[in-house]
Amino acid sequence: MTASVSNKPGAVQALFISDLHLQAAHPRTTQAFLDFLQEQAKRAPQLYLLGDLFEYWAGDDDLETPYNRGIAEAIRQVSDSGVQVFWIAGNRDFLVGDSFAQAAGMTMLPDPSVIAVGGRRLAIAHGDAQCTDDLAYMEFRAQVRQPQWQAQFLALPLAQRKAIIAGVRKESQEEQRHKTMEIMDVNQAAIDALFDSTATDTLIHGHTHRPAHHLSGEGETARSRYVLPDWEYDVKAQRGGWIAIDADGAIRRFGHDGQELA
Ligand SMILES: [Mn+2]
Repeated sequence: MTASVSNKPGAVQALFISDLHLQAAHPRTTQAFLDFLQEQAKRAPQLYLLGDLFEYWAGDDDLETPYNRGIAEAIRQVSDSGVQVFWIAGNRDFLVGDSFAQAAGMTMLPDPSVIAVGGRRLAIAHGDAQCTDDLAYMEFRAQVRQPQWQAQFLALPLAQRKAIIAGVRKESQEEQRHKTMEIMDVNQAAIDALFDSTATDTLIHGHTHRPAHHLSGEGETARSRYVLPDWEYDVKAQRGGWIAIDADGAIRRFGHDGQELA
């Protein structure tokens, strides 16, 4: 009897997390992520990191910072144990490159991607590209996603890049105070376009920090959009959690305490 656990109906096939915003200044959130890797991720055949794992990423040469190296090595331990680890960049860590991917033992995927898990075909994305009502952000995104812009930026000294990022983050926090909740959520037409272009009826994304399961349509036209939570364990009202897809295709949501959500 050597049947693999992952082939049993109901056994976890893949785990999805996003928006951990890992940073040395948030030790409890960091520890929650390390615990998740040990206690949950190592038991699943696949782990999908759907963006904004880091609060920011200034370039792969920042792997020399012990904190960053420690995170890469913790992910590496999971992939070395036989778990396939996949990565979709977020708006804060889109500068993660091949060196980090190699150090962490993970495979980088384009945004969006279509994957097959538990007999399902579904789309995965970070979610920022669907926030099309935020015109200023979409303009910024188009600029910083250009290979030429990235090459020029990465040619700057690391300390200078960090200073620029700190400035952009401060500016963005200031702007967000004046943006409505609607503007900072995904746009329904952009979500529909994503479903259409990928020919999928299920989507998992993060970015908006509004964990939910949105169902639309009925029968053959039914569409399911799952939104991942952000992680924050360094405050009183802790947030976090993940989504699991079982080998039989069941999609389940879990909260910051590891309890399954109804
Ligand atoms: Mn994001």
